[in-house]
Amino acid sequence: MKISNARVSICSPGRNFVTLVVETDEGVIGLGDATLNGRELAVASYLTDHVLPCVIGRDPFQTEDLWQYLYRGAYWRRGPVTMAAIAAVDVALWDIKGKALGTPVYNLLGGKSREGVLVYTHANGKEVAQALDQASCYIDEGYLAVRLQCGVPGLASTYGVPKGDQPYEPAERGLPSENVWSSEKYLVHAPRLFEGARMRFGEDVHLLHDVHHRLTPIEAARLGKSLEPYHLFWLEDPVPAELQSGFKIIRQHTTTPIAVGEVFNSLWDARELIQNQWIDYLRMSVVHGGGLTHLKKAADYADVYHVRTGCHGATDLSPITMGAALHFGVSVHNFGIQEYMHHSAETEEVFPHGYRFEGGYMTPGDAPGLGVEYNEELAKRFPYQRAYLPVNRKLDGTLTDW
Ligand code: EZ4
Ligand code: CO
Repeated sequence: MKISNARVSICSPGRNFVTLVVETDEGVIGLGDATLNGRELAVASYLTDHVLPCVIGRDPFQTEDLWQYLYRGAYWRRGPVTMAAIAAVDVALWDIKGKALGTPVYNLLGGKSREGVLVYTHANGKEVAQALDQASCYIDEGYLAVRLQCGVPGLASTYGVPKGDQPYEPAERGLPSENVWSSEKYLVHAPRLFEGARMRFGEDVHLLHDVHHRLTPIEAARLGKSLEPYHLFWLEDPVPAELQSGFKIIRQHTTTPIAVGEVFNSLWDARELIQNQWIDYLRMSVVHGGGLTHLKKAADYADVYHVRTGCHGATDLSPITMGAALHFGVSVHNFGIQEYMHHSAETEEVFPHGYRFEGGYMTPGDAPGLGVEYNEELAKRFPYQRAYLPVNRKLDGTLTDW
């Protein structure tokens, strides 16, 4: 079997997605996701102009060799654009291999280690009560784990909390909007959200929280300590992670479990964090983490140090990545949890899929390959629209670390 053709298709059914379609001479077609929120066209060009001409004519079964060829062969290694492009090719090839062999991708990754993948979803609100009301609805739907975020009194808008009644969507069309931030106000308020949650929901439901890299290590240590009575499943992205040893300070002070890695694109971004046991969950995603080939290696490395997986799963990952993450999640031994934000109805229509949610868990389905399809004709009705993640400033105007 040979790769006979490959093309990039960009659409915006509610938000932007970059999709790679790989065709073979035997008629088997594979899909990959190359979406990089706010920088979509850079990955599209990287694929179309530089990668795809090199993959035509190759054997799609050689996932390892082709990964190394695109990683080592480029000379310029790593980075979100490069690694999202490599991931798109890699995932499309796993999809092709599964379809060609007539088996779901999880069987190519070691087979099922579990029946379903524990997922958490997002509950947000301007006020504590609103966030808890939303969480209550999700718990009624069967969710066993919920991420809670709420507005901070005294701050006009907060990242992660929707402005209107629309569901929360990280990217906004047009130019980047700006949010304000105060670590002082946030540190006082955040524990109240979780105190309220434990009073209302009891001790069993898993609660998670995302700091979006806004704190310094010692501030994050204080937050972790103040949240200990509410025993979070994890505290995510407490500090920016370029300086990996920052996490050592957090670790010295608190038993709140720590998750990080949604912006990582290589195991090298997490090596010290894992090796020193400064984190509990690695949040690298299939699409931004170099595909299934690289993420499997990162997970296996993490397993040695008692670190479990907790893949990023916001709406900026297309259903193709969601499907890939579920095959990965049911198979990898040290799976922890998977993030699951609901896609819009338009997105679900453009990407029909066999994965589903039931009783707190998700399953990838048993279709050969990934079990996700792409309706390219329908996608054409939703052309790309420029969109960005918001920018955040402190009260005096200084840009935050993130
Ligand atoms: O900022 O998906 O855990 N989820 C998050 C998201 C991310 C966006 C980035 O594209 O932090 O809101
Ligand atoms: Co996050």
